[in-house]
Amino acid sequence: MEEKILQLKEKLESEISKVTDGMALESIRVAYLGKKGSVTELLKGLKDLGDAEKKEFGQKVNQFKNEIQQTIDEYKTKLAELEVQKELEAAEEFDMSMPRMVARGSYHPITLVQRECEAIFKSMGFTVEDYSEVVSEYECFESLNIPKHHPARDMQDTYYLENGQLLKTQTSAAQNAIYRKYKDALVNDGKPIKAIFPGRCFRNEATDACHENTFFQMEGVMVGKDINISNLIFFMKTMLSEVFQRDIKVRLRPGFFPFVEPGFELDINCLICGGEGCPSCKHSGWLELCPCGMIHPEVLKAGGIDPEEYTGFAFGLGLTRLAMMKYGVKDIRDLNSGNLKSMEQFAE
Ligand code: FA5
Repeated sequence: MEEKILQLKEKLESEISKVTDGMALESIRVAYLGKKGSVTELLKGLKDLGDAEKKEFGQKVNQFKNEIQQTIDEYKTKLAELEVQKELEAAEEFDMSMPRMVARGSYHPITLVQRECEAIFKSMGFTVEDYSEVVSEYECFESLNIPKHHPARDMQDTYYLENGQLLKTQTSAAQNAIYRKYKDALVNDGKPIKAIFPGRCFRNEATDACHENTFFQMEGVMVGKDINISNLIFFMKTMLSEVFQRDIKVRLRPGFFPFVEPGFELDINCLICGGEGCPSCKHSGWLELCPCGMIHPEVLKAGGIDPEEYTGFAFGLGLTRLAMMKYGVKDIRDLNSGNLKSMEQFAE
């Protein structure tokens, strides 16, 4: 029996020294310690021995069994270390500086239109401002002459946070902060306020081909001495002809917003259907694109500007709708779909 154990030990040592992977090691474990393995057979053979021998050899076989298990465990650890070593050596061959063929990303159509508008307004002396998406009720409504319980709030239901703040429904929410930021330069240096502020807006909307619950607007304001409706119309026309690089039919009609007086709706002839009517323009042939008007005296006052001395205009361009018209996107929801295939076609 002792001799048998010695033979098995030698055999095991020779077999294990040739093992290069975990599978081969597992086969060895089964061959020795499995139900029909060599050591299990040895244990079965004990029953033919006398009591004293049974005890002596039983201990030896069990000790051998433990040694085999220990050897296999140690070898397993060694194999895992070798595997890591191999991976590290392969990684050293990876040359980070080598040019690789990777798919190029592209800008979203809304980003493209936004950048274009920013460039146009910058060239006309406007600054581009950034503003938070989470704002207070004061910024979004009260500072804009929309007190609590005013019916105009019904049109702009949004998502409220537990701390009373809300996701802004309109870029107009930044107006008050912009007036406060630039009012001293206006009063002391006579520098008119000329700013645009693009941003994402959120509304609790029933979505359709031209309405989304998350969309982009670009607000613009100009405040100074003797600013009037002609200035407003000039900037709107210049912006649209630059964006579309062709004549676009527009119409101006009265519109009500508590923060402008007078207020207008600027619509453009639907470029998807050419004005014949389609789901993108709710079958009217026209698309509401850019409400605007002369800033209400109460709004200027809330921004720290004397409405007796200064006047101004404001507009709220629907950037997402502008992107739809410019790129011929029939359904506004496609723009938020995250579908790379359909977005890639606008890459520039
Ligand atoms: C406003 O949000 C006003 N703050 C605009 C304004 C600014 C008026 C300054 C006067 C002076 P309105 O809710 O109409 O107005 O939205 C303005 C534009 O945003 C719309 O003409 C449209 O182009 C776009 N818009 C509004 N709601 C959605 C929507 N759910 N999905 C996509 N675009 C929208």
